[in-house]
Amino acid sequence: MKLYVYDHCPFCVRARMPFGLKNIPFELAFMANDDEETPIAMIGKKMAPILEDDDGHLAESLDIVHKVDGLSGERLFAGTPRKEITDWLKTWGSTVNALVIPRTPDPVFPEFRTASARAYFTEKKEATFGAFDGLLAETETHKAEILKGLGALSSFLPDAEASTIDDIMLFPTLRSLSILPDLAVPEPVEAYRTRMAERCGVPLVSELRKVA
Ligand SMILES: N[C@@H](CCC(=O)N[C@@H](CS)C(=O)NCC(=O)O)C(=O)O
Repeated sequence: MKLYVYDHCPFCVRARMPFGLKNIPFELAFMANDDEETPIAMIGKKMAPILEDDDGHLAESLDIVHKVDGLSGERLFAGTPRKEITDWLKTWGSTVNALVIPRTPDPVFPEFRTASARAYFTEKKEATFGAFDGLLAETETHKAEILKGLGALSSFLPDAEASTIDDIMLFPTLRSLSILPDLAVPEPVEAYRTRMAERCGVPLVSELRKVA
């Protein structure tokens, strides 16, 4: 089984998680962000994650989670996430994006090793989110906001030793926020994301920087 991803992509992190949490062997392939040909050849559009197996190609992160979950042991990720988790993600999503998106085209991620891949991402995302310079200039405001959100999250975090659909929904966003090296993440949230990163085999961005 081969999973095609972008390392920065939270939907791709979702799809990687069940492999790690259930100890299922797989091959991880990082596509360049400006490589349109590879995903289009597999699923007819430029989108990741993509699972390639004997059945063909499967897109959509939650469909991949569902399929991989069915491969080994009892199902862990069926059911619906807790409302506190989905509400939290809805409430804080735009603040997370304002902080994460303008920092994302970084060569620490394999998909952004070339200047053309970084330019591709920047052009596409600036059309949606606005100029990165402007977003970066607002950093302190967005940081103060997200710290309120992370403070609130501390009181209803999932158990980092369990494996549920709550983790599949929440961890990718907390991992994305690890692109900010100096965000004073509350201790319970830091402990949760550090442990979940170990258990699912998706290193935090801070860890990627140590080996880059
Ligand atoms: N609903 C899809 C969303 C996947 C998605 O939006 N992937 C983004 C990367 S984060 C993508 O491939 N966008 C096209 C691009 O990067 O050019 C899923 O859950 O898998």
